[in-house]
Amino acid sequence: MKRALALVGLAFLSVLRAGRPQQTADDACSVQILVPGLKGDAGEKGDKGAPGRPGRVGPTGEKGDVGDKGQKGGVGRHGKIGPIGSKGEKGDSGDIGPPGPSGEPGVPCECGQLRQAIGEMDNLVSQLTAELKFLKNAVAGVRETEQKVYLLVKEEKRYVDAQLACQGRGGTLGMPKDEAANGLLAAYIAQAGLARVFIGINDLEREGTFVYADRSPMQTFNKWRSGEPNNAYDEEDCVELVASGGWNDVACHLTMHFLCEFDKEHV
Ligand SMILES: [Ca+2]
Ligand SMILES: [Ca+2]
Repeated sequence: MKRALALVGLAFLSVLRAGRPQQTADDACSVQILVPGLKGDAGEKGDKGAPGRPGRVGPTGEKGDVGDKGQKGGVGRHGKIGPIGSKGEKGDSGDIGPPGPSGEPGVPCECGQLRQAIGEMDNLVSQLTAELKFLKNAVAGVRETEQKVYLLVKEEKRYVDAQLACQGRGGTLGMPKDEAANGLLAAYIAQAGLARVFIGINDLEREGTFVYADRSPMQTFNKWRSGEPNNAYDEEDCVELVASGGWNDVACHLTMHFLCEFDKEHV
């Protein structure tokens, strides 16, 4: 179509040039090609174009009338916990409250072990007390020979217990086996103001056969008082030394002070 219009335009220009030969080339360039061609036939309807771009934002509208007040909103969430405040002053003491209810009955005490422990401690105290008493006696003074040390124990005991007490300290009841030793012991008890003490002689195993506490037999030496040993009441199997130096057989169950004897080698 456009090509047809262009051909028609060129043909018309040629006609103008033939009719006016005296015109110059400059005249020809000044001619404006503004004459439209013949209107062609109506074209077919085109396809629908793409949507156009959004238009510009319009100006702010005028303020409208005030609307009705809205409904009250719900309760908001709890706010954050605030900082700890400063310590307040100490308040006055309150009144004394009423007494509380009585408590439940207590559990019975299982005191068996406790009582046993206390009993053992009592025994220990008794032993220590006896030991202290013995040491006090020892400090008070002993007697000694070249081989022996004698200790007068001012505790009243039966013969057997007296012998055990001496053995417990490494000795035996005193066994005077000669005149010198017997005289020493007699003076010892006399100076102590005692009348008699147990010594280590007895006929417990065989009536009438006296032996020393260490089971050694009697030697020729003895200091029986006149008429002794008489085994009075058929019960005198132990021996006492009296302050004058004599011996007498007495009942073993009597209690009196006693003399212990220790070998110097073992002291
Ligand atoms: Ca006897
Ligand atoms: Ca007698």
